[in-house]
Amino acid sequence: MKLIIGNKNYSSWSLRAWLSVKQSGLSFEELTVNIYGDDWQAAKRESDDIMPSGKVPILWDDETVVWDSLAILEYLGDKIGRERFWPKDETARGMARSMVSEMHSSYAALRQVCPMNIRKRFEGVIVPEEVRSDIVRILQLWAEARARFGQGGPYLFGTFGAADIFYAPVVSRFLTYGIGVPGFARGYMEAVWEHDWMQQWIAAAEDEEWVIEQYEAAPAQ
Ligand SMILES: N[C@@H](CCC(=O)N[C@@H](CS)C(=O)NCC(=O)O)C(=O)O
Repeated sequence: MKLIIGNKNYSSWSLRAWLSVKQSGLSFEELTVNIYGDDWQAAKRESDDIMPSGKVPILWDDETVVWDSLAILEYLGDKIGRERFWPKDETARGMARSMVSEMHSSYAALRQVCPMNIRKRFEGVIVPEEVRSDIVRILQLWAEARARFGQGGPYLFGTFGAADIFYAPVVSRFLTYGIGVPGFARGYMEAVWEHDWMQQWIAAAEDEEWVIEQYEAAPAQ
């Protein structure tokens, strides 16, 4: 399998797909492309055969192409068995699926105002009200998942799975923008951040030389 991803420092969708492939346990090669670099539009046109959606991430499995991070996770779940990604318990699984879908389809304000930037730390950021609402909603969901289903480990549903994969970029955003969170959330964020695969991704992000200026500015107050 081959996974095409964007800059590790900035591409949150790529992080989700990459963690999904890691979680599948299948071997894969990866190709990192410098999205939003000066030659990005030309690079996209030239790579039309391997990047048919014009966006990353994209997973190639022989002749099969899967684009979109959620489709990649689901494809891998179909291939190796959903237990690697989703809780066994039906009620927990219903909540995990809802949380992943909500992450995939919502939180536009948080995404727009606080883009992922793994290397960066801002101080004294005051986020607008609509971002605050997204943060409150996410913290409520994390609290509920941890309280109801988190007994088996430090992650949202105990062991590392789809929900942690999808919220991993949020963990990074909260750290980058210095978002104050309650103690239980700090513990959860630390568990995600210290996960071996996250540490591999972070190290690679730190080594990258690409800088996307539009994601380096502090959010407007
Ligand atoms: N919903 C898609 C979003 C993919 C996406 O927007 N990728 C961004 C990078 S994080 C991209 O490729 N942007 C480049 C462009 O639009 O030209 C997914 O989950 O994979």
